[in-house]
Amino acid sequence: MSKAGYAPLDAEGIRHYLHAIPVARERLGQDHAAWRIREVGDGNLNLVFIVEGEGAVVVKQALPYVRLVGESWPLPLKRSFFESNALFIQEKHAPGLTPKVHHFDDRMALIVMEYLSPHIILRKGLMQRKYYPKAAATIADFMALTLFNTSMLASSAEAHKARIELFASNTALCRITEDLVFTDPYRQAALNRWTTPYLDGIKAAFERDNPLKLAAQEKKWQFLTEAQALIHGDLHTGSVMVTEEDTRVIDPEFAFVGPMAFDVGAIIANYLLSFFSHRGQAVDGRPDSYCDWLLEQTEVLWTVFESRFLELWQAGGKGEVFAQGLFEEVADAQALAAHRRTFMQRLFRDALGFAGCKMIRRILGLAHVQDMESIGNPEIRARAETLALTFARQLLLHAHGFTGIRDVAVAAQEHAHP
Ligand code: SR1
Ligand code: MG
Repeated sequence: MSKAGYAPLDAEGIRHYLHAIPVARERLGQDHAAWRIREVGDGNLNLVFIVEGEGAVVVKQALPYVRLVGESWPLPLKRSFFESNALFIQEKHAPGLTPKVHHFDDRMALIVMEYLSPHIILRKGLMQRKYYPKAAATIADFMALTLFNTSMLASSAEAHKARIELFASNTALCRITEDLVFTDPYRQAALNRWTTPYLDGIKAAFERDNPLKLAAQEKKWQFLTEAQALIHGDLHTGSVMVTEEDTRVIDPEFAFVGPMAFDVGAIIANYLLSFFSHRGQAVDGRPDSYCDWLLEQTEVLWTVFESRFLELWQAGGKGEVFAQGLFEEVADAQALAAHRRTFMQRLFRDALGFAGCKMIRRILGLAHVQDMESIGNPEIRARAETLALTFARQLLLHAHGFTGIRDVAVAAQEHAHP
């Protein structure tokens, strides 16, 4: 799995490596013995170092296996190539919303990038009940800019097919999603885990729930076949870094050309998981302004995304499909405007379905979220998780019943307080 010349680095290896890289020395200063280096990776896959000297950088290096599981699960180093390419493309279309890439080394599967400070991971901030007034709107903006501009609404078929080709061999990371998001939670799989014994019943019921399994398989079909745009592929609240003022989307190693709604659904799912994690811990069900804010921000995710996406489209999609020359007359333009609304409604419903899958996998599958895991009392954790699971089922099975994102927020609130 590892390639010639590759070796995973420790702190001293990073010092030596960066000393030979002019762009790193420019930022950190010449006195490399004085650089302070710490490994901070707490994700599921990679090594991450913060290196501080006169300035600072982050170094992310892929390991040839899944860090969460160990060497028994090999994983291609090429994910680093996909991540760096996705970061370049995202920076082009959504400038300033991702970390800058200073250096990429394909052989070492290593990216040197901007150190974001004093940013923290959005998930951690939400767990601490912190308010980020700009985060949801900025993430929505990021999605609209990257998804619209890497689709054939904005580019030619040739450019799109080149994009598909560039990311087509990111199969191992797509395979993780195919199994862990769309399949394993609904069957017995060795790596599944859940809050036992409290969720044993619901886990067994989901395994027998044919309408639910069919709906999940419909989403898997879309994930596998809809080559709509370059998607981030893992857009949860752990893939966003924030301050009150600034929001950056990180970690696009799962990027490939797939369904736009997958990214939108992923981030909606993670705001809802945060909501249910807080709501499930409220013993007496008293109103909670932080939970209200989380639902408001869930609404912002969709409403800003929709309006920015439509704005970009109306401003003149210069792409392969819906070519402007086809809709010159007033009646044509009206028909096109009406169709855009239908297009966005479909995207909305697809996003809700993906959101349902993404919530379920974080509770019944291998990789969980800290929002829930940090709830020490298993009975209370199971209460929060049950609320999230049963709501997720509703999203996945009855996406058509939600006429808008307000509906979803109202239903989530009622679900938490019947
Ligand atoms: C085995 S990797 C588990 C999960 O971590 C990543 O963040 C993705 O969400 C993946 O599904
Ligand atoms: Mg990640």
